[in-house]
Amino acid sequence: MVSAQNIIDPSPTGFDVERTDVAKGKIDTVSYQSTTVGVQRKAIIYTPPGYSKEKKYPVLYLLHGIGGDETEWLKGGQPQVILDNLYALNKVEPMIVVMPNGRAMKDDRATGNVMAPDKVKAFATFEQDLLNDLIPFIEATYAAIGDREHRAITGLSMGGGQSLNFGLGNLDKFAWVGGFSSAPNTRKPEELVPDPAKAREMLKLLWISCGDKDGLISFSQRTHDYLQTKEVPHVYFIEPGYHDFKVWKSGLYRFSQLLFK
Ligand code: FER
Repeated sequence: MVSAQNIIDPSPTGFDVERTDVAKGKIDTVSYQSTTVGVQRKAIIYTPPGYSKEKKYPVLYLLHGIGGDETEWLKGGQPQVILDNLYALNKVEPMIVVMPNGRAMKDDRATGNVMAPDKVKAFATFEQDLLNDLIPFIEATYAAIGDREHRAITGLSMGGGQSLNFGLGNLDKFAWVGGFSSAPNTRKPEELVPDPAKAREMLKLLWISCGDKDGLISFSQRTHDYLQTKEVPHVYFIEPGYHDFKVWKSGLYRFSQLLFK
């Protein structure tokens, strides 16, 4: 239970800089049939260095923001660099990272007015696509462990709100839940966690982080305040910063090291 925060060291210099002397994971783009949307949809998958079908891996679902798509994390955050570096230091459990397109509609590109109501609604519809289409596809296609204790979800901004909504709304599916700079799509705390005792019992990790100068910080703050009142263990991590990849990369760096341990 984190009720007050000490000053925390910044992420170490170079954590997000590609190294030539470390083993590299692999990045694939896959297509899966979405019964929810009625089309083939894309996702980007990062498998860890040494990935082998002989083994079985936990899975992290990593979601993008309102202006992005399945490529946003790769382009802006290079999670493969952060994780390759952590693997080299033996600081992270081998896992499959799935970067889907969280805008579950036929035209799911981040073009035009990304705030248009139909596009915003598609971020909520993604819950069905994720649970009924993408997760079954991943677990049939990759060497994934298919239970709640080996499934994590987090994301940035709109994807942070999705992760908190879908993760906390489906505790039978996810034991590890995070949100980085979560957006106004985040459900109100009492809807997000209507049964604090159940959340307390089922969650392995609940992570909420944000930059201290982010205009959306109230959505993280109110969630933290509620969780604290209801005594639901969680990490509330505020660092100097705005609404950008500096904060989100740091979030991934820290969150990933806590997973599946
Ligand atoms: C809003 C402000 C910001 C909103 C969404 C966002 C749906 C999302 C921001 C992001 O994903 O970066 O009012 O409403």
